[in-house]
Amino acid sequence: MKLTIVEYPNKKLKEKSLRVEKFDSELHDLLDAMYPIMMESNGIGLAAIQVAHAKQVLILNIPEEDGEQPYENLLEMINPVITHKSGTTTYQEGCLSVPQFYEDITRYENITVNYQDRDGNTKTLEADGLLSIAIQHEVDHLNGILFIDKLSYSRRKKFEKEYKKLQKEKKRSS
Ligand code: Y12
Ligand code: CO
Repeated sequence: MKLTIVEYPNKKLKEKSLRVEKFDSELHDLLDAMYPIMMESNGIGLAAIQVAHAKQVLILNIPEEDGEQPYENLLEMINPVITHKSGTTTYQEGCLSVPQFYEDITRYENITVNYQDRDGNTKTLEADGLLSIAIQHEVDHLNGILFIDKLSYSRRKKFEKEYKKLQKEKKRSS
């Protein structure tokens, strides 16, 4: 399965993803194809909608202290639902669908998430720190929400201007 990352302002990113009902080889092929594209792009999280599949599927591989991202640390979440949220934390976020842009975003510090694994088994995970932030960022993607949607009006306007300029430069040099 050949996948490419959908970039803002593509409207696909605004789509709400659908619940996964079948835990079959089609789902496994999608998950298996998402992993290399995330790693090749130096990502730590990727939602299926970012590769144009509107399914409630996300993957995460949070770097260890030495920056390594061993395959064993890969987390696959299907149909995730955040059931508990508390505290707040601010982190400079980036997104593979919004290249070259990073911004401080405030989210919940602690969360509990219910999800299914690739075989449909139900799981519960309590998360804090970077994992909690990454899960919230990716679950937002499943609802058509990007981290730039959380910016203030003036910061968003500044972003749009800077992003358009970057896109023009990219086009010129390609
Ligand atoms: C904290 C904040 C955000 C997340 C969501 C997952 N985000 C990413 O995985 C972002 C990756 C990313 C990688 C980039 O590539 C390099 O750094 C080489 C990048 O750079 C460019 O676009 C030039 C931007 C974003 C999880 C946790
Ligand atoms: Co993202």
